[in-house]
Amino acid sequence: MAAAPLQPVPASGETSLSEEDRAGQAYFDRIIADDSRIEPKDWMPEAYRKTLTRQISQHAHSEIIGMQPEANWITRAPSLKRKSILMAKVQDEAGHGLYLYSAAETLGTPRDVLNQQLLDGKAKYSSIFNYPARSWADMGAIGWLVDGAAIANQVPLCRASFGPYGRAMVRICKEESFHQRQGFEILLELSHGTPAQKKMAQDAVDRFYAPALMMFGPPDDDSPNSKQSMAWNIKRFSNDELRQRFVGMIAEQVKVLGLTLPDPELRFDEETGKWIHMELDWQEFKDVIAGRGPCNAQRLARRREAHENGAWVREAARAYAQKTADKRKAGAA
Ligand code: BYC
Repeated sequence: MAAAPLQPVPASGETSLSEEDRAGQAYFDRIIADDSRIEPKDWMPEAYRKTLTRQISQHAHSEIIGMQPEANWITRAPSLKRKSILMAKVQDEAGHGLYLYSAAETLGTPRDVLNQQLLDGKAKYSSIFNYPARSWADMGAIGWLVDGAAIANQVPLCRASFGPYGRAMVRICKEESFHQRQGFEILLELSHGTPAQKKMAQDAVDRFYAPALMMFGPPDDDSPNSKQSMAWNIKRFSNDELRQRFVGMIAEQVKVLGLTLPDPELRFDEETGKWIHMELDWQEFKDVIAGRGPCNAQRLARRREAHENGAWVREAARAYAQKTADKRKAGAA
């Protein structure tokens, strides 16, 4: 895919680039135009570094906060098998957070700093995790719709121009595929169960449909970052483009489930070749990302509590690192 022409990005306040920056910018532009990869030690515009740190760290925070709605159901999973599958999924999310924090750190901001931004309520994480998981069927809807939306959004990110991010996404997407299947299978079983179970599955889909579509971000004409991120080959498709593709995927899958999507406007437009869905409540989206969603306060309080409870682990790791360094020093002397 050809990149849009890029503007040199001088550091703020500067009117011109130094000789070194000019050479760096030319190298960077060539890499982007060739659809090749930027690696951590390569020269990159500060704005590229900043937007990647922003997106990757928000993504990492989403994985970590995203553990909460599902962890809430581990003790209440209906069988030992369901419990062990759900535990494995929640552990996978922790792993995704770790790969992503590691990728973000290669851009120069330490993980402690990124984590502190989350704890201080200054960093965004995905809107979807501020909705409650009310029933066991919600584990199905989260797996099918939330992980499904994540896959639709994240498969193109495997080709992101920043090497560590793209490589982390490959493994994450493989694991997300397993997550989506487990969610689909939970809903399939419930929808073929008793009338009460089928109703529980439909209710979960009804509640998670619109929030899952909002995961793709604001509409294109209200998305300040998309244009530049696409020019830099970070994002490959716009928010609306990915959203309508996802709608097309689930419009077929829901038939196999024997359920329906709560969208009276859902249809395929032969003329444009695109899926049309209902208008989403963008005021609700803005409220949720501004911290006023149903569970924002609860999610952050729980994260802070977990961080405090983990202080002894950080302390032990520091002591162990010190002991190892002392031993190495003594051995060298
Ligand atoms: N929620 O200009 P835009 C998962 C923010 S994890 C909250 O379009 P961009 C999973 C956006 O950050 C799912 N905030 O931005 C985990 C920006 O704010 P700032 C997470 C949102 O970056 C556990 C502003 O709105 N996935 O699947 O070009 C269990 C304007 O938006 C949201 C990722 O993070 C939102 N939904 O595009 C199960 C994927 N949408 O920073 C599952 C990687 C937008 O300017 N991220 N905002 O203040 C991306 O692909 C992009 O960052 C987005 C947004 C498509 C999300």
